Amino acid sequence: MSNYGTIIDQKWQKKWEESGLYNFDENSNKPKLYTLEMFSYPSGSKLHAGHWFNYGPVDSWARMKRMQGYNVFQPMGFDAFGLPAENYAIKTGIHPKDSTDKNIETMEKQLRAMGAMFNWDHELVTCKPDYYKWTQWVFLKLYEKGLAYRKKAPVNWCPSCNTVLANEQVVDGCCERCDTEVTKKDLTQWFFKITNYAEELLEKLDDLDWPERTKAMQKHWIGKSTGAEVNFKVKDSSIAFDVFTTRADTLFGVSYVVLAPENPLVDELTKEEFKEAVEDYKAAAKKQSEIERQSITREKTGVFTGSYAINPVNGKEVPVWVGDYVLATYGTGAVMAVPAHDERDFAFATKYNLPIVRVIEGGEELPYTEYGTLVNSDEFTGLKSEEAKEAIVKKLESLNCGSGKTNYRLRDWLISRQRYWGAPIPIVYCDKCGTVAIPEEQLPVELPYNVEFAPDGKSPLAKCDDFINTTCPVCGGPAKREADTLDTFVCSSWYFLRYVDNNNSEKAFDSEKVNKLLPVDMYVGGPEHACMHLLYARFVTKALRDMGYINFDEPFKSLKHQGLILGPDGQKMSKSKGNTISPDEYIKEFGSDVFRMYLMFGFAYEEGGAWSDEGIKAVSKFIDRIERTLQSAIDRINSKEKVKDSMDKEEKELNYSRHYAIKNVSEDAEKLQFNTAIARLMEFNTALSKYCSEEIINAAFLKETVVDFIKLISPFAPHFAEEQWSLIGKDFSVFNEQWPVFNPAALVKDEIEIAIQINGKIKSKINISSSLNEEAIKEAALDDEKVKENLEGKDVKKVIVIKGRLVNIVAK
Ligand code: ANZ
Ligand code: ZN
Repeated sequence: MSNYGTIIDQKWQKKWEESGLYNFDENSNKPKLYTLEMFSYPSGSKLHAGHWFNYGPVDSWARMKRMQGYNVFQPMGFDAFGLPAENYAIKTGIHPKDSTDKNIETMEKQLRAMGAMFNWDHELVTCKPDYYKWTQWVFLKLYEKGLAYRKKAPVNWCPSCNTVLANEQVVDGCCERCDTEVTKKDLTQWFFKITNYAEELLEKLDDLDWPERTKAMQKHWIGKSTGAEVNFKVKDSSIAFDVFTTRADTLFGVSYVVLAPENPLVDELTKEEFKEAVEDYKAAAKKQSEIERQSITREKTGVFTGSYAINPVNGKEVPVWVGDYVLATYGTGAVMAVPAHDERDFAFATKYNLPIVRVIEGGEELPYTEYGTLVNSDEFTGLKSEEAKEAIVKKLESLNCGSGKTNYRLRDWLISRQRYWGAPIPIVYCDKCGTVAIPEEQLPVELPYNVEFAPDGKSPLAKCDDFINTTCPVCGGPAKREADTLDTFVCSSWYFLRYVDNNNSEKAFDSEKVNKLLPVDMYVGGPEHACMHLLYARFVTKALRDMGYINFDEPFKSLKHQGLILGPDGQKMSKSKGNTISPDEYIKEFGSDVFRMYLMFGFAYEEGGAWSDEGIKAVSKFIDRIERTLQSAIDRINSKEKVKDSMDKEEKELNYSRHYAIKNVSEDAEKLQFNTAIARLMEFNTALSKYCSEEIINAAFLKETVVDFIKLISPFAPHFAEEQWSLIGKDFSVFNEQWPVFNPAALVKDEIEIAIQINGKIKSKINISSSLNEEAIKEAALDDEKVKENLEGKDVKKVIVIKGRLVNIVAK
């Protein structure tokens, strides 16, 4: 039946579509269930095994939920803007719109061939004007609220190509195109003020049913740090600056302070004779990435400015240095250095011969970085670190020289890209009116099609005069459009809202509809999105909530990450390694149900693993076996011979298997543990097949059992099950049926099999009622024919009963 799969696939896909079986009914009074898989990124031209592993099993989960009475909403779309299409255009001359449209067409066909319950009438494509019009609207709303702003920020810059580079285009610190060393250049760019929401983004993580690892990553990324700001005045100057510290208890151990090379105070504080060294140092720092600068193993370097700062608690004068281990973008861009109690400061002080003063007792060697009791700290000596922090901050407050302060590692979200293939930022610059937002009724700002893709590294939009030159919406005078486009993560930060109301041409979405259907109940996608997409979507949700457009706090209530499917060699699939799995070929050979079921049976869903052709063949054989079982069951049900009405031992046994499968398949699939769920189906099939070969059968009972079996397998092999459902004469569709519920009484075995040993060797097995007491079991064992035979001529010394399992007879 090798092409059984594809024929059956097409037959039922057609029927599902024509009947509108999966159409979403927004007025249904069933409980809603918004199931969402991260949408497809059509940068590659085809759907790969990874997409399939994300979408197929989750669709099976959603099908079960549908049968359990939920009104399932499961949309699908395309995250269609982005750099790969633009790079492809530069290389081949094929316009990003054309290549993207083509890829989407192919992928959509493949997605449809999966036979998932996608609500295609809710489809969205982020690069289409009817979608990005509203992405621009989201930008405008954030801008109105002061949550979008412009400031200078460094970008990767290739001095030879004279262009901005994306991080992916920087290879080992050099330009991917010309191999010139990449530098940093400050450009004015757009940001979203995600930091306004840092505390809520952190706090609300606790309420989410997300993988702990993902929550921990977001927590770390947000990086809350509680400490103090301390004000240092510069000696013989009117300048003062703050440092951020988490260890105010070590304030008496400060032996110097360090400014980040980018700190604007550096120039003011550098004395004439140190200017040259400081300038050289600043230039060198520009070439380092923040990651390199934070590396613990890297040698700490710095230069002296010639200035001194005054420690506010003891009046001590300490030298002001510049050092690249201090980041300009964190805290105040300045630190107080306490070499006795901080690793980095210790390394720096040792290298430059700066004093090291112990102020915390404990440990034999320095640096000692733990908490302890204060020494050498005037009136605070003798306090424990925790108490001392509070006391010292109080003192600083009374001196007007500092206060408690909380910092976050989270930075504002840089949203402008010097690229073509993205949503244009709806802003113009007018000489008279300044920065002007495009009025909502003039959206979308359309991305022009006719632009030039040249490998000169310049953004096609910046070179497109027709696009750039416009009129100011306020004064009507000449103005220039923003040439940057929005980061694609902006498109995906709100798509789950648009799905609900994707055809709305008046609004981004109808609030009432969205409030009814969200938050998403189950969101499934790759773990690589832990810190970007999943955080941005939470931020945009909270911002829109605060503006009154939606009434919920979090977009994704439950989140799961599927594992990674590797090539047969156990390596990550890649075209260059030639180890990719093409779903289409397998589907042609085995049908989509076998492909889907192999993915679910062959791997733990959240772990993934290496592809195996043997594995998929085994699943194909399993489906064949089920088909044979069902065929023989149908034959037996239809035959009028050798039938009975009673529920005897055989019926009870099969009924046990049936309810055992119902219970475990439901519980395992609920937790996305599909592999064990399918193993239970295999056992059920074995029991059913065994029963079908009984001499006499109970036809009514067998029919009931077959009905449950087909229902149980239907989420995992939807086309196959639909076919079998019709073969047993049932009405279309099995997916309108109720999911079976297990009967606890059927799982109490009233007859059990126990083994009988004589002197430790098994001699017989008997079936007894599970309610027998020990005496009665002994009696039954001694009464067994085989046992009697074996005991002939022997004296029974002892009979030991192990309840529910075994009787051991000791005889001589
Ligand atoms: C004095 C001190 C003494 C510190 C001591 C630590 C130990 P987290 O926990 O990550 O917030 N720091 C502050 N701003 C910095 C910057 N822009 N670049 C690099 N380092 C910076 O770390 C806060 C600690 O990191 C601060 O506390 C400061 O050093 C340093 F025994 O101040 B500490
Ligand atoms: Zn104007």
